[in-house]
Amino acid sequence: MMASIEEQIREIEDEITHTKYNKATQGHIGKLKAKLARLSQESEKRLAAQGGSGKSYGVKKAGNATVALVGFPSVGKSTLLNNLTDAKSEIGHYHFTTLNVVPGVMEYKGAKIQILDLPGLIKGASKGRGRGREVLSAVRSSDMVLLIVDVFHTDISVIVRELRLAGMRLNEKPPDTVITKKEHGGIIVKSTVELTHIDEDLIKAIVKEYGHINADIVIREDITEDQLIDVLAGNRVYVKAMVAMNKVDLADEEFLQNVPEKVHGYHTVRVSAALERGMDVLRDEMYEELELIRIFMKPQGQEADMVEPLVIRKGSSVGDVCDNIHRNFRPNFRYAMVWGESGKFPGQMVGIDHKVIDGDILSIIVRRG
Ligand SMILES: Nc1nc2c(ncn2[C@@H]2O[C@H](COP(=O)(O)OP(=O)(O)OP(=O)(O)O)[C@@H](O)[C@H]2O)c(=O)[nH]1
Ligand SMILES: [Mg+2]
Repeated sequence: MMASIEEQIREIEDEITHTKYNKATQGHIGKLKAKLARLSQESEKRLAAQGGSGKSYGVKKAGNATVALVGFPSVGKSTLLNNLTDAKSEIGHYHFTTLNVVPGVMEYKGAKIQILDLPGLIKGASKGRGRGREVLSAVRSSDMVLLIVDVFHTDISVIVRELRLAGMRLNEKPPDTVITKKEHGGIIVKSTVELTHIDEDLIKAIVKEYGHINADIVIREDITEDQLIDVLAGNRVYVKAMVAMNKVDLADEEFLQNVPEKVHGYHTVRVSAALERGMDVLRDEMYEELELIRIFMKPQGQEADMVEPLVIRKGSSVGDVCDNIHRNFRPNFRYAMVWGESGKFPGQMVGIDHKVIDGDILSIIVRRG
């Protein structure tokens, strides 16, 4: 009898952990990983079809960016939310005080940043433990994960693993690799850089594992097999991450000196949510990390509004600004004029694809009617 998907997954996981990784086994492990990723996706789909994972908290996105507070139970997520925002989330000295998503808004430098307080995450969350799936799906749709740790328990490898299993890639960029399906011609691999982690045979094997027989693979950076699998899986989300190390009031100087500067390699800010210490630094670094920029709009023939900027993601174009103002702006766009760092000279005329920079003043001219 065929083993169930879950059994197959377990067997492959076992084999991967028990195979020594070296040049000789690399290809085999690569194929196993691809198979594992594909089976997990299959298993997810079935669960979703049974209605097992379709549930979500259904929080409405608001503001210019969304930050999810993620951590083990009782680390102080709710206490922190209440300090950073206008929200009032219940605080308790027992685990799982918070059972729902509690949203709050932090206003900073003209930006409205939505912060989501969530139930604590535990091992097995991605498999559904402790309402884990619902929590993770709320985290997936955020722009940044603020990992909260207790100063005495800074090991978050379990949580990082759960986020990874749920398809989140923290502080990673989407791999610069494009896969295009074709009608015939087999699998053709083209890379513009030297590949040091995977060779052509392995790439082809992994791509085949995903059921492609004819496809062009264009690779423009030195990717790993995991990154190739991410591209094939297609449902990964790339989210920013940083750490707030909480309850530092409970530790003495000597202890604090020996605490690692960075937790799990992430930029870390030390705070005491209960005593409201470190809140200004945290707010500032969250804002910086989110890479938001301010654009001052200048209606044609009038003064620019220097009081209420439009807040948008770094790297945005004039077109993105249009989309933020009104849905009719893009279709009726004629041209824009820019004063500021992104322009070659004050009042330069620019098109819809022009990239804006923090502090730019922008006039957008649209067709009437
Ligand atoms: N000493 C100290 N205690 C804190 C601090 N922050 C939170 N606490 C306490 O830690 C306990 C848990 O705080 P919560 O904010 O409810 O923690 P949580 O992470 O939201 O917990 P769950 O919702 O159960 O996951 C409460 O008793 C808080 O008063 C802090 O900075 N210092
Ligand atoms: Mg809570």
